[in-house]
Amino acid sequence: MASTSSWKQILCGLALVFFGLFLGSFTSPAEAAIKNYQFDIQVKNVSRLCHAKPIVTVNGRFPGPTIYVREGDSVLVNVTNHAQYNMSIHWHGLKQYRNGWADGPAYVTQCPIQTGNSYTYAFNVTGQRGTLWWHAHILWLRATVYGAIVIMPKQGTPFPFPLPQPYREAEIVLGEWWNVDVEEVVKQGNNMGLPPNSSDAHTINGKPGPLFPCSEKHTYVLEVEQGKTYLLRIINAALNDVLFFGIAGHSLTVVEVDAVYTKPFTTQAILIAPGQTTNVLVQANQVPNRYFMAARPFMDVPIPIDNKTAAAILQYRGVPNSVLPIRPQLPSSNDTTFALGYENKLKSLNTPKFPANVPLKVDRHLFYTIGFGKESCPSCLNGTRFVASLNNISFEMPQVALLQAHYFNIKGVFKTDFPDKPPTSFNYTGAPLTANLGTSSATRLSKIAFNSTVELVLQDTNLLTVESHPFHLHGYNFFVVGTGIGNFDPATDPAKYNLVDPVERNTVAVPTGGWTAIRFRADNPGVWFLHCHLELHTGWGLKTAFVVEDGPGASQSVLPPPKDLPQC
Ligand SMILES: *[C@@H]1O[C@H](CO)[C@@H](O)[C@H](O)[C@H]1NC(C)=O
Ligand SMILES: *[C@@H]1O[C@H](CO)[C@@H](O)[C@H](O)[C@H]1NC(C)=O
Ligand SMILES: *[C@@H]1O[C@H](CO)[C@@H](O)[C@H](O)[C@H]1NC(C)=O
Ligand SMILES: *[C@@H]1O[C@H](CO)[C@@H](O)[C@H](O)[C@H]1NC(C)=O
Ligand SMILES: *[C@@H]1O[C@H](CO)[C@@H](O)[C@H](O)[C@H]1NC(C)=O
Ligand SMILES: *[C@@H]1O[C@H](CO)[C@@H](O)[C@H](O)[C@H]1NC(C)=O
Ligand SMILES: *[C@@H]1O[C@H](CO)[C@@H](O)[C@H](O)[C@H]1NC(C)=O
Ligand SMILES: *[C@@H]1O[C@H](CO)[C@@H](O)[C@H](O)[C@H]1NC(C)=O
Ligand SMILES: *[C@@H]1O[C@H](CO)[C@@H](O)[C@H](O)[C@H]1NC(C)=O
Ligand SMILES: *[C@@H]1O[C@H](CO)[C@@H](O)[C@H](O)[C@H]1NC(C)=O
Ligand SMILES: *[C@@H]1O[C@H](CO)[C@@H](O)[C@H](O)[C@H]1NC(C)=O
Ligand SMILES: [Cu+2]
Repeated sequence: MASTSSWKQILCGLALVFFGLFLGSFTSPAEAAIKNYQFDIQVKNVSRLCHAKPIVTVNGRFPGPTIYVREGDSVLVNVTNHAQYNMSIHWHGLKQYRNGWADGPAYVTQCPIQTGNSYTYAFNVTGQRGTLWWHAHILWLRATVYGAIVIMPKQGTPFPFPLPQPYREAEIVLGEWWNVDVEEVVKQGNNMGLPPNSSDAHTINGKPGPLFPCSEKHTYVLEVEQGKTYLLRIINAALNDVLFFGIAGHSLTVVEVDAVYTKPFTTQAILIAPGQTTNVLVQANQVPNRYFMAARPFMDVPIPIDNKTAAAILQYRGVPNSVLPIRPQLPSSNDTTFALGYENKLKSLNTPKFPANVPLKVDRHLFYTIGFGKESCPSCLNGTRFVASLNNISFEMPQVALLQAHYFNIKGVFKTDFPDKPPTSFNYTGAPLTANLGTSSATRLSKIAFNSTVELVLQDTNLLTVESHPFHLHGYNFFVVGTGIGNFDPATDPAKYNLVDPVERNTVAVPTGGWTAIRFRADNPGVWFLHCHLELHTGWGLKTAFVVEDGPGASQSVLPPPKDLPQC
């Protein structure tokens, strides 16, 4: 249920201005082409929540421009950095076959683009279609530097959807807004050794909506015609919050996640973790009116977060703006049952045309525990600061990019001795465990043989607290073959895996106090980041990377780096 108190604010101060009406055009770009984009990173004053503040943008836009391509296209994005911060951009979910140079995470696949410099990301969009997104992958700059990637299927290939082909489509990008400089917020948190202040608002297409002060004019409105079907491409670009999203009076038919088609199912709300995308069909089959679309967090442990609701409006054509919108009923913030039930409904479409090629035999078994801890920090408020770790190792960022170190065989940058299992086994999700002072901090990666099949079990622990963690793997999609609450049992749980039509994606939420098993075939050589997509936890060290070796074939090795690759 939406909290009545926050909805009351709407009823008091409702004066919505039709602002930013946007319907994605449904015209088709030409067959396999080269798409050129210029991204100018520039600081611009953007007004939200009562005052304007300078934010880092792409081309002065917030959210940034949509990359609109067709499967098979080549893409060139020339990123020119006019801002005072170092920059790098990640094309989240694009597989970048042999081409980590265009992947983007700073100090993982490239050195940052320094102020005044340019770098052209060059990549091909092969074997993928659907919704992905791009975002800054350095510091917390992705708070304002993000946008959608829409990959249309090949010319003449219809969507495999159960309803009529959508009449129109629109991107719905969910975000988080700080009313102060987010880098200052992070600095303050780090200096104190505490979590930085949580955000001041959630946003839909960059707009908080009418539940926030001074924000009536910052409301996204989507106009629809009765009787038509719409495709919404929903992206969670928030830094730290898993979100519910729903539309009053309308059900959502989920048809795709992370640019992979799913078996369609209908739901009143979707659950979407930072990094994930979800395509839904919406039928404008209700009484013409104004209906709220809303997003607000799911959090099932008592950790204080920004729990405020962002709202936008689905407006039937001809209905005047003076009509009060109808409010949606989202699951309550702590509705674990809804969350687990929703995740269980996600299955690959798995048709002959779109098969689920799940690895059935596993060459390499990995088991990683997710833990929080504290380490000594004499200058911090409490004499300690938070750290987060995988297998009790908190990842230390290097000074030069890992992919360069790998490709040019530069010694001393990283080790490939990341352990396949935790140093000690314990009752991971049992009674709360006090944080150990002693988690080690190092740049340790895991080496993976080319084209081997990998199973990774991510196990949450109760070190300080249990919590849900959305894990993102770069360079690959993976299949989510199993998940459960409590401790993973290698003797009994694998028998319950879904090896037929598990959901295929690039980011998966490990449930609070539970585990998730993923499988993938390591057929993309390079250095690929694996990390929690909550920026807070990534910053605390909840990350590592796989070094996937070159294969023996001529076209099975990392491509040479582009000439303009930034140097450190
Ligand atoms: C933003 O606005 C402030 C205060 O109005 C002004 O001092 C500053 O120069 C502006 N910055 C930019 C990048 O426009
Ligand atoms: C990228 O853009 C910058 C700034 O406009 C320009 O100077 C540079 O030549 C461009 N690079 C390429 C490869 O086009
Ligand atoms: C993209 O495809 C073109 C044409 O097949 C090829 O020449 C080029 O090397 C590819 N680039 C990358 C980065 O894979
Ligand atoms: C964080 O919140 C505290 C308490 O509201 C406030 O005093 C502080 O200025 C905030 N920090 C930043 C960087 O805005
Ligand atoms: C949101 O968080 C605030 C502060 O932690 C709390 O007082 C409030 O009850 C929460 N609201 C909801 C709807 O959970
Ligand atoms: C969820 O939160 C509500 C208050 O917002 C509380 O009454 C309820 O007990 C909580 N449910 C669970 C399962 O924690
Ligand atoms: C840190 O110290 C503050 C104030 O001394 C206290 O309120 C807080 O609970 C402490 N936090 C942690 C995580 O220890
Ligand atoms: C783990 O801890 C939980 C909660 O304390 C307990 O119920 C469970 O039996 C323990 N499991 C093992 C294997 O000790
Ligand atoms: C983590 O490693 C430290 C030593 O570096 C050790 O004291 C601690 O017990 C380990 N914790 C876990 C959960 O393995
Ligand atoms: C990887 O191995 C599979 C199964 O043996 C094989 O079908 C496939 O061609 C291999 N891929 C590459 C790129 O070598
Ligand atoms: C920008 O990146 C370069 C190269 O890694 C580094 O030397 C420099 O310190 C960075 N600048 C800032 C402001 O972080
Ligand atoms: Cu991530």
